[in-house]
Amino acid sequence: MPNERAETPPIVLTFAGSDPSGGAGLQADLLTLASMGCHPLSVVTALTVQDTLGVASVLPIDSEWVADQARQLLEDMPVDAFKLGVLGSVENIAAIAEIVSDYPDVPLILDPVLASGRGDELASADMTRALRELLLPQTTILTPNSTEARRLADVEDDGDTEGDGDDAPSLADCAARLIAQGAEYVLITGTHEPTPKVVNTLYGKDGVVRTDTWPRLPGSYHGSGCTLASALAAMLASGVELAEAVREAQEYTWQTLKNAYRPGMGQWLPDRLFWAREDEPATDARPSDSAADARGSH
Ligand code: PXL
Repeated sequence: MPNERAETPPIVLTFAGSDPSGGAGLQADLLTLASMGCHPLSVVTALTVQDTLGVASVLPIDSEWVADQARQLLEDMPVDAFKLGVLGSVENIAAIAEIVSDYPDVPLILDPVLASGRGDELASADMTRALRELLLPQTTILTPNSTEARRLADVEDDGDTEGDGDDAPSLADCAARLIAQGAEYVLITGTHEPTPKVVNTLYGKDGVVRTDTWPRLPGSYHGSGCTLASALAAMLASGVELAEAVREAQEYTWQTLKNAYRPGMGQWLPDRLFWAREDEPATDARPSDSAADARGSH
């Protein structure tokens, strides 16, 4: 078959936990990557039991299975970007860190999912430490929300006694620490901050690279962080320059949230395929949503 490779879209490999609700995790990544014109490869790191109201349980996949899934794909296909979300266990983090270290030129987007937007814990303290030590040094761009940035940058649980809470570091300080740990860029999202608009800031080794401000949308969303990180992976896999990719990924994510729908009794889900439903414009009138309103989005 002539020209076979020329027709293959950019390939992104996501390491993610399954979210059967289709809101976040692996399913969010697949929808986003396909919607943005990429071919998604997926390695399942964990299964969850959940709906749009919350996570009931998490089952990490055996790390040998995680490594086997990835190695077999990587032997077969060239990958243009790695995207990492929920990883499930310290053993999985170690296995994935070893695998991606064989591909130092492939951009790595790390979404450090420590808890769901509704507060369900998705990473232990040991996993947070493993992320910091094994994966940050290999990360092209880290995409924490402000809560995750503060938790990841915190040095207290390393037994460090200095700076014990009374003098909380700014988000810029957190970003600087995360960059000192080895991440090349850090995009901190501001959804959880008490500001009238959402301010997202991209930091590099010399400080702020860009700041984008977005109208705060009403309601609470499940899967917005996964959507943003996957959109960024799609852009970088397509060869878009990093600061521009960050802008485009936010624009796409904001549109998915503006067009979100609420299929169940809990949070709103981003519509990753909003552009394919152009004859159904988003309604601005959303019923206020008591079950989900009090919760943050992720
Ligand atoms: O939203 C982050 C996230 C990622 N991956 C999985 C999840 C969640 C949140 O619930 O369940 C599997």
